[in-house]
Amino acid sequence: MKLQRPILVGGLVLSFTLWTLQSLHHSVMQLGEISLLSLSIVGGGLWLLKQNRTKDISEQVNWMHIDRSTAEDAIAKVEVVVNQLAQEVENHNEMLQAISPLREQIAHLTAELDRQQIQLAVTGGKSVGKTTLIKLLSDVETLHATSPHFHETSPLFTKAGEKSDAAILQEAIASDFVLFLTNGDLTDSEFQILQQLKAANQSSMLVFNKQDQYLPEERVSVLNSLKQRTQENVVAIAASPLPIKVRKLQEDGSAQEWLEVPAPDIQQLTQELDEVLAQRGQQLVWATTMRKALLLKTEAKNLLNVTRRERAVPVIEKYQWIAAAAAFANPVPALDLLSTAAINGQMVMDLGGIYQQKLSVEQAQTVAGTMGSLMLKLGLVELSSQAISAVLKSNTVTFVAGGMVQGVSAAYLTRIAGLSLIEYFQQQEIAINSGDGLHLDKLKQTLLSCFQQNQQIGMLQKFAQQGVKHLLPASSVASKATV
Ligand SMILES: Nc1nc2c(ncn2[C@@H]2O[C@H](COP(=O)(O)OP(=O)(O)OP(=O)(O)O)[C@@H](O)[C@H]2O)c(=O)[nH]1
Ligand SMILES: [Mg+2]
Repeated sequence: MKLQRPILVGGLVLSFTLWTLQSLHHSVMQLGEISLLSLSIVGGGLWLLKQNRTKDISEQVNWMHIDRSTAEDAIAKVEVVVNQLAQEVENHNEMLQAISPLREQIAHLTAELDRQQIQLAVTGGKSVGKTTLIKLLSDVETLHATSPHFHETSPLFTKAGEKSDAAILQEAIASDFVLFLTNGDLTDSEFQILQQLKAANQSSMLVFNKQDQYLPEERVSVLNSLKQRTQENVVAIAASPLPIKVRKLQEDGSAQEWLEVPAPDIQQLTQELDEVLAQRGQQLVWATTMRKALLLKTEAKNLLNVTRRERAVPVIEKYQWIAAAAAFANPVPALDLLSTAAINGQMVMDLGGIYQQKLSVEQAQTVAGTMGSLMLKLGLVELSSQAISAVLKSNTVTFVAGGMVQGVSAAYLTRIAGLSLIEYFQQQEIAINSGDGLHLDKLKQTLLSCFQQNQQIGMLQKFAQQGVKHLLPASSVASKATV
């Protein structure tokens, strides 16, 4: 049969790209585990990066202007997931125990919507002036109108500290607003934390403290550099300036010198903070509630996915051996037939059922057909059967009659298709009426990454052995293995 080369090449390139990405995370020692398939592929490409990813709802939210109903909607969505979880884990004691804490947290979130006091986190590296600033701000009269609560986090970047930076970041994200203190140009670690706050949709203000330690012209250049680097407004302060020497010439010509402690300079900060609290205070509280709701939803969805996966894997295994037996008994030489044999519409239905994706029989058939042709077009069918025949040849089962490669390949492809579907369904929003419309691009992406994850030689070998055992009566494997 004729393979469509350009598309096959595309698949190979992607496969290689995925491998490159993955191997970056592997130590050199583990390279041996990376599939020979990937290693044999030459190429590269960046089109993986070009794929537009379907956006999560968190990205569609305008975080600068959140209203109460947006936050309420987010809480309602958590409730949908938790209710679904409660329904599905009825007979699962361990999981059932997770339900009531989740419900308590939902109730807590609802109460949070009306919270009046604004929580401000003051964070930054060691000794940047957090305590000093909080003390000063607590005495500022204008801020009393909104009576915010200031919370000093543990210092960041203190490797030996009792709290990790990640934990401190979580603390900051749990607050409504963050004052991030620095004493000069940003270090890379400081920059990264600021980026992470932004990525978490946490409102913050960068505060340049101890500006008294710089000469006036240096102050300006540090401030400009901070503004440029962050593309945000930056406020310069001196929470506790060092004493300065004052010199006064006496009438008799002698000079008198003494040290004078300048007053703290935080006026610009208090002004801007006043504005933030007065104008955006309520929104900040809603945004915090929203962030917490999204986190809670993820937690609940993960639990739901764990329980569903427990039910889904045996289903895949069942169809995998059905496909293996069929292809073994009736081996077809053509790859396209192999790909059609591998993905059963009924498996799609069954898996869809577990993930509450309402699919009609026709839809399930279409999905199965689409996946089969995708696997073929992407070259996965060819790659798999080549790899499996190589694995089988290098094992004790070289002599096995024709049909074995097809049988094991069909099982393998079924497994990949099933795992991809699970992955794909998991990423779907948990909603009442999901399952209308399949995102082909996303499915394709999932298929490729699942294939990538499951093609390591060690895994493939184990799988092939399992397949052989399934397809041949135990006695014949045992006796021939000793030849
Ligand atoms: N020169 C100068 N020193 C300051 C300024 N603000 C604070 N300091 C000094 O910096 C030191 C650390 O201040 P803290 O407020 O304890 O800093 P911190 O961030 O709370 O420190 P840790 O909690 O230990 O991380 C103290 O000696 C302060 O007096 C400032 O504007 N200028
Ligand atoms: Mg402190």
